[in-house]
Amino acid sequence: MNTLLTFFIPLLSSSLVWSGYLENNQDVLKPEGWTHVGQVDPTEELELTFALKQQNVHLLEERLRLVSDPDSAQYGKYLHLEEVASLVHPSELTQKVVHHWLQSHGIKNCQTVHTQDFLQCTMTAEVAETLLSGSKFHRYTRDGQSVVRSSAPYSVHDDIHQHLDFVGGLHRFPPKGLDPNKASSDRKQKQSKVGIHLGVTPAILRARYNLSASDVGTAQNNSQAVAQFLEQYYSPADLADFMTMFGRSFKHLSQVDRVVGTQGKGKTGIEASLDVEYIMSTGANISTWVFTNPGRHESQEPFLQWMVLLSNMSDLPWVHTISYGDDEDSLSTAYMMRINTEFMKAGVRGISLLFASGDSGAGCKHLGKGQNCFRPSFPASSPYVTTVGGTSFKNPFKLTYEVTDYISGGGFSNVFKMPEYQASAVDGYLKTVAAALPPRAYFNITGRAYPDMAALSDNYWVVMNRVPVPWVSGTSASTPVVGGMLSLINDQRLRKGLPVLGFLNPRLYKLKGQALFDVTEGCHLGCLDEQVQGHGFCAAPSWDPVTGWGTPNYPELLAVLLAE
Ligand SMILES: *[C@@H]1O[C@H](CO)[C@@H](O)[C@H](O)[C@H]1NC(C)=O
Ligand SMILES: *[C@@H]1O[C@H](CO)[C@@H](O)[C@H](O)[C@H]1NC(C)=O
Ligand SMILES: *[C@@H]1O[C@H](CO)[C@@H](O)[C@H](O)[C@H]1NC(C)=O
Ligand SMILES: *[C@@H]1O[C@H](CO)[C@@H](O)[C@H](O)[C@H]1NC(C)=O
Ligand SMILES: CC(=O)N[C@H]1CO[C@H](CO)[C@@H](O)[C@@H]1O
Repeated sequence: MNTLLTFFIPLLSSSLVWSGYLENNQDVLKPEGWTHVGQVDPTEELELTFALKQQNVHLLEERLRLVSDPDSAQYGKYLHLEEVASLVHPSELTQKVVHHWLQSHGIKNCQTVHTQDFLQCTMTAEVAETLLSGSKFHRYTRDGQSVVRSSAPYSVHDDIHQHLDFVGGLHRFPPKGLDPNKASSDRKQKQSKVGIHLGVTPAILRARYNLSASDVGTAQNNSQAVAQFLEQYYSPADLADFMTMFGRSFKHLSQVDRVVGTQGKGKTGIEASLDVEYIMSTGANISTWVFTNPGRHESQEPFLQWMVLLSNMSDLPWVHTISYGDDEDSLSTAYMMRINTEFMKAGVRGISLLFASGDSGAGCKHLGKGQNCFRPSFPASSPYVTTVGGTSFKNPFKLTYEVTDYISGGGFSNVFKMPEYQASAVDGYLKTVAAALPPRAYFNITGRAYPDMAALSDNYWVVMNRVPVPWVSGTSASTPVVGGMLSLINDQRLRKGLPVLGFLNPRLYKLKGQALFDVTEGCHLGCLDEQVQGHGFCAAPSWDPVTGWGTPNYPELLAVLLAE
């Protein structure tokens, strides 16, 4: 009943007021934790992002399928940014209509990107509110961070509607960061009963995943990146200390090669440090970039800013790891669909995007009295990224057997259909566990299922403010660990003159678990109700929606992924 309502109201009103909502199911409510400061002054400048309708999205999708399928003759034949641009750039009509519309409102200050499918424009709040009817811009704060967002949905004239996917900068508050420290506070208590745990360090990861001292980067033009969208920055001094303390057994770099964005505002963040310290520990001796909080203006969406930037940079690292995620149900379908197309644009260029699967297991959404369902997270649920879940050691004193980390995000998308490459793997899982599956009303069996693989996510050491800190946990730890290993494999492929791995999933699923340590024990979090009693899904032999195919056995993975 609920879904019907949200879909019908916008349709009705659009025929009444001859204008339409671009994002008719976008959550516009202020999320918990933000304080309303007040309406912004009409003369204040805003910076909004217009996502213009692209052409040939189906051709782009088909192209991505071919370049990432190892059995295709097109495998590894990646496109340059200019080629992506000539494929997807908006039609001349679209560009004309949108430019004319903006100009007729006196908006002249716009910047485009290489692919011409985004426009970023500055205008006053007053002009924005006329341009996008219904919008009302207010300022909100949380923990010293300040953003400007619209408290009400916006619509555009029918003539414009068909030329835009959405407008960025009105909704979507920055999500709360994964809080790796909080996630671990209750296990700390659990484990203090068991005894002392030494925690995960680069040496432990390298031992568990069988990286030898000579498994470091050697290729000239290889690079990797982490992207950060929280109000925090990594500290170069902490990174250097971390490498001095924990990097003795392998050749590594102790400095980031390039920072893109505004490093320095905000505070040193545990998550920012975690990502950089660990991608540089598995992807050792590989040039590393940090994309840091690139949302410069209060009215911008940091994650969207990063996506826009990718369409404007022809020279990018091959592997990106990202710990950003939001509930699918808080985002408009139009937004997620378009961001998904942006992931395809990266994939056809040979760029691997790795997202953390989230730290709330299957998640839980309350539908009504005693009625719940799981709550998938985006971009983890996109079929065009590689999603990484989390594990922990079964016995904290042995580096052998990994089991599910109960926080490991996973489940089934309500937005994206199950892609071909995973259909038989997921089908296998559903059959294996049939009787033990959560009730069908909790998840969407036809959706994209995630994660794709996993790595340790529990009990990491990081260096923060020059001090080593234990007990840091979360899939924002496992993701850079896997990212660094993919970079090492890219490194070897580049040295052999082979194309990089690009979008990994079609190839990963064809391995059917080969070269990975299968994780078969443990369940992740779900809803705290009588029906599922705190559980989401459970791990099982082969692929599962908790730890994917499992964790990497590096030498074997290298061997199978080094074949043409
Ligand atoms: C894209 O890059 C060009 C220069 O290469 C720059 O002029 C333009 O402002 C950039 N666009 C955005 C949206 O930043
Ligand atoms: C990799 O690690 C596993 C478990 O730690 C070990 O049994 C195996 O012999 C190692 N080597 C290879 C090449 O798999
Ligand atoms: C580290 O990488 C550089 C290339 O960036 C290479 O010249 C050097 O040999 C590598 N170091 C080791 C120990 O392999
Ligand atoms: C289930 O997922 C499909 C896409 O795979 C979607 O079309 C459908 O609306 C989803 N159902 C619900 C109840 O969200
Ligand atoms: C992504 C990356 O690291 N690209 C580099 C490849 O090499 C050229 C020339 O040395 C550099 O300009 C790029 O930055």
